[in-house]
Amino acid sequence: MSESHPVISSFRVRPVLAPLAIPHKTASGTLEAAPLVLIDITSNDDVTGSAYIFAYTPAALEPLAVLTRNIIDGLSGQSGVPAAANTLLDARFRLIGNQGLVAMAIAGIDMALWDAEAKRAGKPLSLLLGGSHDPVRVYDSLGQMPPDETAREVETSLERGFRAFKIKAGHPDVGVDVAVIRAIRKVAGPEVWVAADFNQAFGVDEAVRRMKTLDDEGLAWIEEPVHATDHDGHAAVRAAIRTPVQTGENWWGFPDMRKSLAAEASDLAMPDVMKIGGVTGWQAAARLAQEKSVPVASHLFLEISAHLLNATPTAMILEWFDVAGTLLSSTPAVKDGHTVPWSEPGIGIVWNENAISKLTG
Ligand code: SMN
Ligand code: MG
Repeated sequence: MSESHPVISSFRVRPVLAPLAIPHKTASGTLEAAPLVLIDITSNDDVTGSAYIFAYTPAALEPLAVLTRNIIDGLSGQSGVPAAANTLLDARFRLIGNQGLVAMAIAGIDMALWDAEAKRAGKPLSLLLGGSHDPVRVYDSLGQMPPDETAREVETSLERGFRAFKIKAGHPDVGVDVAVIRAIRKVAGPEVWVAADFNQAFGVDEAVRRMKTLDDEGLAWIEEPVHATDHDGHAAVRAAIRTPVQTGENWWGFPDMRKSLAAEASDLAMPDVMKIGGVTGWQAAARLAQEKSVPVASHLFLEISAHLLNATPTAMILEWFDVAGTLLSSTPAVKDGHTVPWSEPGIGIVWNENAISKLTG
């Protein structure tokens, strides 16, 4: 086989429960640690591509790892070119459907294969995708905390280089959400970029009622005010308020994005690289966003998202929610509210084996 036709020859899949600096509270549950599946896929040219996927709950961690292993095992001896692998997997999993754990595993494989492609090309992923390699605007994604605690977090965050913030709103009393937003402005300045995430916690009426209270707070967006699959509900909230509505982290692939935008459910888009279908799925999402002039933010997966936003014509901002940093040999730096993707070939997923072995035993 020539260099341009790598064939998958071996792989390694490891489930890890990565510690978080602080538990991340949302209106729909608290994330205590990050359940991650670490993927390495090697081809017969000795190039290894690496990526991780996020299982959301420890209950899904082992099943996701087993499924990922089984799927990659079935690719052994097959082409390691992302488009070829995707075509094969699309056919193989047509009957079960490309959603849920299957979609997550396939997206992780796609990301790892793209990492290998970028390494082969000797380029950072952003350049391989035809994008630039510029600093990307970033916001720090904060958990749900009382106003004083949020203010302290923001102070530390400002020192670390962040200039924009997202809170997990949906305190039982909406007045506390207002107080949190004002506490951030007090510490970071009255014009500071602030967004609020409701994490699907409310029905349309309750979401609108809460948003009437928050509508004058100058939020950059209100995220998932109602259930993620309720496109009409999102459209109803959107029609009733002035603050932009943001959804997308729960779009399963490009078809969900198309339906959501067709229903006018969202002013903005925040595809999650895993749920949208890896790099390949993201590229389709970025094209649709460009066609519809919809600004694009990322969700989790900060390392690869810094590349992807550089290759997204309507890129807006990157979510900084560091779930994997403790397992990597380096994390992108943050300076003056921006981050720059990894400059060497690939995505920049280089495992800190020492840290991982402490977790896997
Ligand atoms: C979120 C998603 C997944 C885990 C924790 C928090 C949240 C976000 O919706 O947008 O960061
Ligand atoms: Mg969210």
